[in-house]
Amino acid sequence: MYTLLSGLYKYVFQKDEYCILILGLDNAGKTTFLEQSKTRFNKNYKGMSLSKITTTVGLNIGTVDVAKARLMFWDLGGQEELQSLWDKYYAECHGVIYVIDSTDEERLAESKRAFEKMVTSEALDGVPILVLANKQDVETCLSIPDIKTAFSDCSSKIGRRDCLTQACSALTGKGVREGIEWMVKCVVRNVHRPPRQRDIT
Ligand SMILES: Nc1nc2c(ncn2[C@@H]2O[C@H](COP(=O)(O)OP(=O)(O)O)[C@@H](O)[C@H]2O)c(=O)[nH]1
Ligand SMILES: [Mg+2]
Repeated sequence: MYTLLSGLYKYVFQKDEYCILILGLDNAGKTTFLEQSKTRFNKNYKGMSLSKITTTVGLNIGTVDVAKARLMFWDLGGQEELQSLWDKYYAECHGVIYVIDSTDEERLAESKRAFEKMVTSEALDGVPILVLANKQDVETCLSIPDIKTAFSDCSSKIGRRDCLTQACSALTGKGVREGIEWMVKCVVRNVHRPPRQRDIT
């Protein structure tokens, strides 16, 4: 059904559609990032006040048009009990944005464990991953090298896929455009690779 609808969409609007999962612990800034992206890329979108975003229970969906691509973002809840639902979406997605709260040193190890579990999932093999070191507007936050060091033993598990760590502030918008443009480049290029599972059903 999805394939049929996305085929029809592509036929009518001449845009390729890609599903991007936004993952990370609760409070990392996933929903803020989604709202910021919609505000930046969708000309007529009057976003909600970023400071009024509350905890996501379930899922937020948002679409962003970048050149000839349409990204459909799925912002999943990050609380521990909701993390077990993430893999239900893996077979459907073309890219993952993993958001880290750079101000929360205490939960960095927990975030790394969730990242490791996600990255070793077979259903995500070859899927590009954008790691957002979020909240970089906070002066006392962890730097990119700090975060890379904390996540260093994941690097062998990332394998031969596109992966970028981007400094970002979902609140101010810094790094948001760069991250999304990188993701678009990767997913468009990946179309020439073997199809994702949903495309062959
Ligand atoms: N300073 C700062 N706060 C942020 C940033 N992104 C999100 N927040 C705050 O972090 C909290 C959690 O954000 P939310 O988007 O709900 O996180 P989610 O649970 O991952 O969806 C909220 O109070 C946001 O205002 C950021 O880039 N900088
Ligand atoms: Mg949320």
